Amino acid sequence: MGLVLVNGSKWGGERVCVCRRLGAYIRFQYLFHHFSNKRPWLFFHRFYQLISLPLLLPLLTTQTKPRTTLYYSLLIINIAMAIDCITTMHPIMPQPSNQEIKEQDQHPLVFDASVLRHQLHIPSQFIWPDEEKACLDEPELQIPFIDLGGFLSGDPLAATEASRLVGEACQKHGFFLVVNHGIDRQLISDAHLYMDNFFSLPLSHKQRAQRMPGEHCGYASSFTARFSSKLPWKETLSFQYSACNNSPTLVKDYLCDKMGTEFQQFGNVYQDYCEAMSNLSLGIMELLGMSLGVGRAYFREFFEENNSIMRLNYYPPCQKPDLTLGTGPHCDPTSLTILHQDQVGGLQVCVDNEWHSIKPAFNAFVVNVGDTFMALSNGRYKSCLHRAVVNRETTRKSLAFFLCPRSDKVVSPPCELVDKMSPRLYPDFTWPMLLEFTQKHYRADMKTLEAFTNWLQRKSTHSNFIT
Ligand SMILES: O=C(O)CCC(=O)C(=O)O
Repeated sequence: MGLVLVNGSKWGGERVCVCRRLGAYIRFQYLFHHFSNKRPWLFFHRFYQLISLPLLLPLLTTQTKPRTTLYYSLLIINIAMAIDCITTMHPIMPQPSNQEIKEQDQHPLVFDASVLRHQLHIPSQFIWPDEEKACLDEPELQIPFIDLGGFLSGDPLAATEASRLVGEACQKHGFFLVVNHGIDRQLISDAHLYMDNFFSLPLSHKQRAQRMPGEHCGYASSFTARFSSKLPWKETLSFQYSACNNSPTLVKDYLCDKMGTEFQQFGNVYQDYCEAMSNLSLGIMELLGMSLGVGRAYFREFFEENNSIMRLNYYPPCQKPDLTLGTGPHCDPTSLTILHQDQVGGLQVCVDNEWHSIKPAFNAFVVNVGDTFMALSNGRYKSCLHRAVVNRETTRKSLAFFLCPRSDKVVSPPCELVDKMSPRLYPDFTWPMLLEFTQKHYRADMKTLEAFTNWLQRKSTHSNFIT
């Protein structure tokens, strides 16, 4: 009844209309603020509101018709900004106070990507020393792709040419790019897709596969449990692969065991992916054997029953990408790495003491020599120094397969590679010894092999002294 009376008068109708519009506008602004609060472009948002509100208010509070284009434009921009905030669903990210920053720096931190990706102040543990900081856009390295098509289909001339190119690259910097490698495109896409699924799970779910101190398999967020400085801005999931006949489902079983039976398909994808990587690396071992003059079969047989490691690298955006690194500069302690990076870019390799970025190409794998193969080749082939940078806007992913020998294989160069002119550079060792060194005693960097060699020599002197 009251409503009819108010509506009955000209003034009353106008007031209700104005109040409704103002009410809607205030509710809308509240929601907008709620969802956009503390986002990086908040300054723009505040500035916009500052100027839009005085312009909108008179228009909202009058019945002037027709409404101006300005009114509609401002309203549409406002709505669009709100929709963007709501649909992207960024949680509210308050920036820490100075006190909180101090506390964060004192307590062991948890790398929760969903939180850290928005923080303008990154914890000091992620800030790398100036001399190791990276330039985000190093010049691209211009190197040709090595086409494996002819070699894989059995063409001997193509094999000779591919081995020549591989040998040249390994002597120079220890890394090359291969195309026509025979790996199914769908398998590569699936491997990336399932990575997205895994890493977008809540932290507590990912932690079902938590990597334990001293272990090299499992989910690790930035290795926070192991190190307290120069932390990499990334999350990883690593697992063991075995090419031995008695372990055909090792990857799948591990992932299902840690994550639950609903991860069956996830496990299948990475089981297949590892198998494909193992086969490809055995092919590359043939080329490496040819190029080193020890025959096509030598290294293939050495790695036939490899006990390798697969690692999924997930690099969330970082608001201070120039202060940190996704992966610090290092040489892989393993034998050979086959890496597939997504289209974002971030991998950098060091060639002749200069850093270069490696442009992503979906159809190419990045292959690099690691410390174990450097030792096997008696130092003829270089373990490649590389790192990965992060960026402000986009998550980056890479899939790294690290070929490693079966645990009882002795890493010792073939006699063809040792002579008076090229004496032995490294002592004999097994892969588990080097793995233990990097897990318990030394953080892999560009000098791992040198440090490991010294450590082995000190150990053997010490044990000789005791006996
Ligand atoms: O993500 C990359 O491009 C490099 C990864 C890497 O170097 C590693 O996992 O050891």
